[in-house]
Amino acid sequence: MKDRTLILIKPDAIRKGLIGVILSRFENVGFKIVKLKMVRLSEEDAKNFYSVHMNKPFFKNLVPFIASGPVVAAVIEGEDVRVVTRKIIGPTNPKYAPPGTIRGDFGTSITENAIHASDSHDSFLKEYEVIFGSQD
Ligand code: 3AN
Repeated sequence: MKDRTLILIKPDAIRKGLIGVILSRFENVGFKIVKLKMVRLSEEDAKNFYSVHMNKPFFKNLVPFIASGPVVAAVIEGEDVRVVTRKIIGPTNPKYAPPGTIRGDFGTSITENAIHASDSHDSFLKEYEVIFGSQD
C-alpha cells in the first residue's frame, strides 16, 4: 500500500529560490507529488502546526520564523515514503546533516533548516488538516 507524507518547504528555502530543486529531490527517487500549495501561515496556524513543541524553549522562535514568509506544502506518495523522506531531508540540525540531504545542502541553522516532513502517520493527518483543511 502506498504511503503519504507531508513536506513543508520553509521560508528560508523559498527566499533562496529552492522550491524546484527541493521538489525534484522527491520526484528523482520516483515519488509522486499528489497535492501542492503555497501559503503564508498565520501565527495561529503556525502554532497549531507545531503544537507538539508548544512547551519547548525554541517554540517562541519557531512560530514567527515559519510564519515569516510563504511556505510550499506538498503531499508526497510512494512506498515507505515517510521513512525515506526523513532520510532525504536529513537530521534536524544541518550541522550534522550529511551532504546530499536537503538540510545538509541547504539548511543554515536548526531553525532555518529548509524543510519539514511529517514524522508519523498521526502527524501527517494533523499537519494535512492545518494546511489543506479536511481530508479529501
Ligand atoms: P524535525 O523537523 O527534524 O522533525 P522536530 O520535529 O524535532 O524536528 O522540530 C521541529 C522544528 O523545530 C525543527 N524543524 C527545527 O526547525 C525546530 N527545532 C527543533 N529542535 C530545535 C532546537 N533544539 N533549537 C531550535 N529549534 C529547534
